Amino acid sequence: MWSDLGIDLKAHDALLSMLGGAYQDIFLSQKNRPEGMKYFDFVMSEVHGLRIKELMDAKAQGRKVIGSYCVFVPEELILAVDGVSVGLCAGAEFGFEAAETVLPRNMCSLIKSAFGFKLGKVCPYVEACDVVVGENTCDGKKKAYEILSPLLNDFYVIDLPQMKSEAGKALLKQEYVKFVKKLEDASGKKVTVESLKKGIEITNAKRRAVKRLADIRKANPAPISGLDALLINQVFFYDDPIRFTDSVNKLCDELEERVKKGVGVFDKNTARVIISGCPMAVPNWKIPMLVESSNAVIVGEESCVGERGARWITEADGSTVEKLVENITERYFNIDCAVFTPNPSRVEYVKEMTKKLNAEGVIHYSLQFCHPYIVESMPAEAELEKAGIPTLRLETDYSQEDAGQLKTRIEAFVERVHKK
Ligand code: BJ8
Repeated sequence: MWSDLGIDLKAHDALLSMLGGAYQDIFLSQKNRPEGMKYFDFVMSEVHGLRIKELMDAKAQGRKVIGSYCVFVPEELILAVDGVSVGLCAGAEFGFEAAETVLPRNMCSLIKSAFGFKLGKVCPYVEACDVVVGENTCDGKKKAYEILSPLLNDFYVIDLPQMKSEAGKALLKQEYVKFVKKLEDASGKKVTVESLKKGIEITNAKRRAVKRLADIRKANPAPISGLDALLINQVFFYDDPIRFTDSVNKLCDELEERVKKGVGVFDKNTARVIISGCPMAVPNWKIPMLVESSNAVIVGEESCVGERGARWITEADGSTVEKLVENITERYFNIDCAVFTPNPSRVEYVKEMTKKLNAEGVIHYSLQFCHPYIVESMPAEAELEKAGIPTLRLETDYSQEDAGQLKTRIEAFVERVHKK
């Protein structure tokens, strides 16, 4: 299977062994984890094994694998042509040297990592894709896609608006209509009202499950660690959606029992913070690990790998494909990524989350060279502080070099917010 996909076995083995060690140290060493996390441990242990086999089996049955790098690519539409949707964002400092031969050094780690994985031939997901979808969000991604495109068999770009105007919404709808055509051409299957409603239903169920998980996290003591909750939000992008939904709901049943009994993963007197900012793709666990080893627990993520990616649902009412695509447009147009200007709803939601989840402070996380989030972090910090919400702005990359320095800043912040 690996040679069919053109994987560099030696590099792939090195990556997996690094990942396995980190997983053991960061996740499996946690105390008092919910039983339901066993499923996610299993998924992670098979993320480059059984799941890839499932993708290959799906392809053998004529289904198409569609990869993407952004939550603006609607999974509903992919499911409507019986496709399999996979997230391709990468969170490891791997192959950066190769990436820097085709990209400037001052690109964010998310982009460099995606290139490193592709150029290093270590990502079976990207190799399994029949179509890879990019999107015009930040300038870094937009321009990097021009370089990525010739490296892939079939690369498709969705244009995105930059402003939340009626014209912007019309552009997004038009792009989704074009994307339906692209998916139909690639799969040889027609999007029908029935198939699209089914796609909407599956995707909404998955979002409802992670929303249920997000709501449970308001309890004190926290019934699940921020690390585990992040992991679930990361698996969201790889796993079979129906199996994933079922597993999250089972875990939530267990967590609700924990809440009733007052059982938590951390002591009740642990500082509660939320993270807001750039998405954290697997295996980017650096900040949560540092936070949760500093007498604090992360109780929510305002991120695309978190609430921003899953918080709205798509209305399923409609008797034409066009009406359903309009509903999809309405849903996705809510996403308050920092690439939009202006983007006031994002900070408003951070305030709302802080209150809802009984958080004591916000850690704003930006990747180095990510202009949209770094620029937005400054007014966001000012506004949150003005509202009485202590905020720490962090800027980092995928390396471990700054871990000590970050930990010192995080510990000082935890002391500031949590005086008990
Ligand atoms: S909707 S957050 S998934 S674009 S970190 S590559 S922004 S320079 S990831 Fe994103 Fe879609 Fe927005 Fe969400 Fe650019 Fe920043 Fe890098 Fe980023």
